[in-house]
Amino acid sequence: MSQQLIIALSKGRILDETLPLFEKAGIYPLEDVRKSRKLIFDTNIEQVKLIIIRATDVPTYVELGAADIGVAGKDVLMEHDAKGVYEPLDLNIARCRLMTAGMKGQERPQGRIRVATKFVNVAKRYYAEQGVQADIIKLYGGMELAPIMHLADEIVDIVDTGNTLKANGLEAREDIAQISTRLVVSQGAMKMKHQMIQPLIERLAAAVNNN
Ligand code: PRT
Ligand code: MG
Repeated sequence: MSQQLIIALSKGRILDETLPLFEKAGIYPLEDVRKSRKLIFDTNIEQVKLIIIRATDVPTYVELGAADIGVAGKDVLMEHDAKGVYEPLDLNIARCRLMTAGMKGQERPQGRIRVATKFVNVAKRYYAEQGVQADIIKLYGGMELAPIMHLADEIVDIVDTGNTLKANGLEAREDIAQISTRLVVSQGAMKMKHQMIQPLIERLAAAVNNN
């Protein structure tokens, strides 16, 4: 029996840019993933299956070896801090920045501050590095509302055009990281399935360069 290769893709905005890249690299699902309620898809290559899951679950699948390869935003990877996972390729899609932000025209208060974010681990690390004492409040979305409602002094969130901050009377303060979508590979798979994975990485790298 030939080896299977399981590729975990992030659903949502990343998926729309990921599928064309994989198609250029020679892999495409046999049905329209957006019209289906399935979570696992056959591809044009018999041994290769795609699973399409929440972005935040991709590092978990790859870390535990339930998927061989994953596609996820650097923000998600930084937050999860997966062990035993290689990051061999920047897919250079869904680019954005991870930033701190607060109410426009206000400064960060002195002393201990409150920070609302879904990137709890990234925020903890960042403020500690800055020597700022921060109580981190975990939110699952709509972070921009937190400073308006005095739930927090600052937020840590993804910024692309800055329109969402602006529309809510906020402004970006500090850059934490440049974000793009990355290919990740479990160390086990890299060892055991090298003959399948290495050519795929090379074809994806070529697709990224022509993108
Ligand atoms: O829906 P779910 O809870 O699973 O996650 P999600 O909503 O974060 O997923 P999704 O589909 O939005 O994709 C998230 C991934 O896309 C992130 O992990 C990033 O790597 C990448 N990405 C790129 C972005 C953005 N650009 C982006 N602009 N993710 C989110 N945003 C949001 C941001 O949170 C903010 O609300 O867009 C808003 C800011 O955009 P601007 O243009 O107004 O600045
Ligand atoms: Mg979403």
